Amino acid sequence: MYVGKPIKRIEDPKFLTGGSTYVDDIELPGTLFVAFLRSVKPHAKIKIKKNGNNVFTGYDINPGKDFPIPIEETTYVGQPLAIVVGRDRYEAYDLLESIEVEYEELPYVIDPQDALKNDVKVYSKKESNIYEYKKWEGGNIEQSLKEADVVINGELYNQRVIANPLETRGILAYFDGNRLNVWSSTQSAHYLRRNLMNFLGIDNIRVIQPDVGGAFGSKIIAHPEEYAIAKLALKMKRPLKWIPTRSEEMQSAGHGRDKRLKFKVAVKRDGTILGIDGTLIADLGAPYPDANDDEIGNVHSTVRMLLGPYRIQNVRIEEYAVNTNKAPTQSYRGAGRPEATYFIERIINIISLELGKDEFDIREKNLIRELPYKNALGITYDTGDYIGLLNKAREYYETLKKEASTDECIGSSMYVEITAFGPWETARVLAKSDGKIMIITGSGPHGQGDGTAFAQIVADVLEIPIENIEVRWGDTDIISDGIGTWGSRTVTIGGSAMYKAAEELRRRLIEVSAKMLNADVEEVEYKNGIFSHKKSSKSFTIKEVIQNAYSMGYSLDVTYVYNVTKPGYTVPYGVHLALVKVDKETGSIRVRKYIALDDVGRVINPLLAEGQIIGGALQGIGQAIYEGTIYSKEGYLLNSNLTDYGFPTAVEAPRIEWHYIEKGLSGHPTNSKGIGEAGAIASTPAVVNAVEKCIRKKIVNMPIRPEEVI
Ligand code: MCN
Ligand code: MO
Repeated sequence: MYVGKPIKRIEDPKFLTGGSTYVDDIELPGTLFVAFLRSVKPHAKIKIKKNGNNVFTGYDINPGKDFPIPIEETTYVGQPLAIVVGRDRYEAYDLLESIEVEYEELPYVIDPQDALKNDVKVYSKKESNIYEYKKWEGGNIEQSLKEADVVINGELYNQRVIANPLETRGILAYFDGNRLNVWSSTQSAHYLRRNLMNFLGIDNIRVIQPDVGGAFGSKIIAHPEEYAIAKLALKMKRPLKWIPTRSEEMQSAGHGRDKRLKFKVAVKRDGTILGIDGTLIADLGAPYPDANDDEIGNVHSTVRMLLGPYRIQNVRIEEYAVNTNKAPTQSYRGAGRPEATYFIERIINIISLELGKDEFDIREKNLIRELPYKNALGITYDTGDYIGLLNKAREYYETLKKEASTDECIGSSMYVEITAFGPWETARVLAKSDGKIMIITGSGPHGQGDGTAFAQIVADVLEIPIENIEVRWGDTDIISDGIGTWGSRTVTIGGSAMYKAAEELRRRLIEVSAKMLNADVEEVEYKNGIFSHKKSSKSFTIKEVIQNAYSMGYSLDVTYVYNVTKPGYTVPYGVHLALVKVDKETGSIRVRKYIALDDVGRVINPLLAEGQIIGGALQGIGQAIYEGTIYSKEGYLLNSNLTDYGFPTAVEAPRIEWHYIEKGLSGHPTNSKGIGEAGAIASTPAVVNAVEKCIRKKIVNMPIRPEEVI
């Protein structure tokens, strides 16, 4: 059995030996390089003068519309306005200087709280800056506020951060006279293909996702540059390549979070939470349909998961999702759930400090005891042992306490989240004539190691050595359709598709072997790659069966669509602990040790899952004490490079310890739930809670700055 074992990633040898291929490594003869002229004004009417025929604008890409490339009005600094094509990247960037843009400046609004007033319009063609207003209610909030012994008011800001994968976005597009071929650093080849088909109005498109150097949610949507280049490639019939600089990337892509909660929480003296009343303001940034649609889903996740793992019956959240003249926000690791967990777990800490009670006692008092449980905003929590996990975490907490010196505090957080979204995913499992099995997923892993997990799953079903499995993905030509890799869905939904496809292949192999053995199917015994007749001593190897199948009229090429019926998600949970050292003289904050305890159902590969927790926790630690965009009043992003944008490196990384239990199995064939985002969800509040305990002062903003600590 491979499932459950810490198998090393089969993806890695090529990465470790320089054998990987990213978009920028792909060279097609005659390739031209594309660069984008970007807006330097947060809001203005624009007129672009083109000198030369290598310059293109929104009029060439989307005549009559402002999306994806604006024709008349720019709405954020960094927005792509014009496109130049050069023989190489140097010429392309030089050519940018030949373009003249006339800006007629318009009033702009940077703070979403100002944008709500609608005094200044973010985009003149939109009636209101408010993209969505929604009132979410459950139970009776007024009653709970009346019954409370204490009502605590507060404000929490989950700031805007940037996903910043090591590899920026990038695209190479070539129309060969018949078909548009696109190589993109994307999270899903099929999803990008669908978007390009809609935009261009043509069907003959192949999208290839080569190796991708991380994405963290920022490469789900199709970005304006991708639409523009695809369109130009059709026109120019030459291969076009675009790779942004780090600063361009940071100005225009991968912004996430940016949500503020103003709350009132009704509590009893004993720590029982009666209700939460709040206003949520989410900054969507500038209007861009792909990003805004993506982010509004995340806003809903924030609201619906805001009650955490607690039996809070009464809730009212007024949600304002509002446009501003900043870069659009979009999914970033956790996508709405980090904000939810941040808000509720910060509230738990605030209650515990206010009432002088241990936060574990507050949690225990309010914890959901019976599963399944439907929360007051309609999310069903499926399986697990919340109290068992909480008690186990308490033991780690007590041990950490003994380890902590006087300038150190321990913060904790408990999360529930939603993962493994449907509605479906594909898998193709096929036997090749050399006896090996090729498996293809319709999703698009880009660093997680799902390929290894898929191979483990299929190797177990087919009872063959993992070495005999080849894993492929990321090409719309090799599997008919697919969804993609996000929402911590891949190993569970994609893996269940693999499981089912492999089962079907196994069934077919038995059928073929039965014919070869002159036996009924029931008379065949299959074990570890050998098909034998139960009654005679005759047997065949899997390779022999594969090599005979086609001539016998059998296809050993199975595509399976795994459809997820209600509710279409799974609910993992856990408790994370951060031991944080706070120096009140210098203001420095340092996470010294971090312990995570999770239940994500069956763990397919503990090494991969642990890697996800480590990476995610480090990103969440980054949000707590290092990261955050800084916009000037004039709408410029002041820290759009890795020197000025605080970023945890290996130096800042604490020791991260991971533990897991497997009580909350999902109903999927893999029995798993997702873990790809849990670290980023749980870590931020754990760290901030620790600092808050140390400095005994309510923290509203992140990253926590030294001046706050001194
Ligand atoms: N895993 C496991 N057992 C489980 C759950 C997961 O062994 N019960 C393993 C899987 O085999 C896989 C990894 O953990 O190797 C993550 O699986 P899963 O939870 O299904 O999440 P996805 O593969 O769908 O990954 C998406 C998730 C998201 S949404 C973001 S954002 C993110 C993340 O993964 N972006 C990443 N992790 C990332 N890691 C890297 N290196 N790069 C990114 O861009
Ligand atoms: Mo994601």
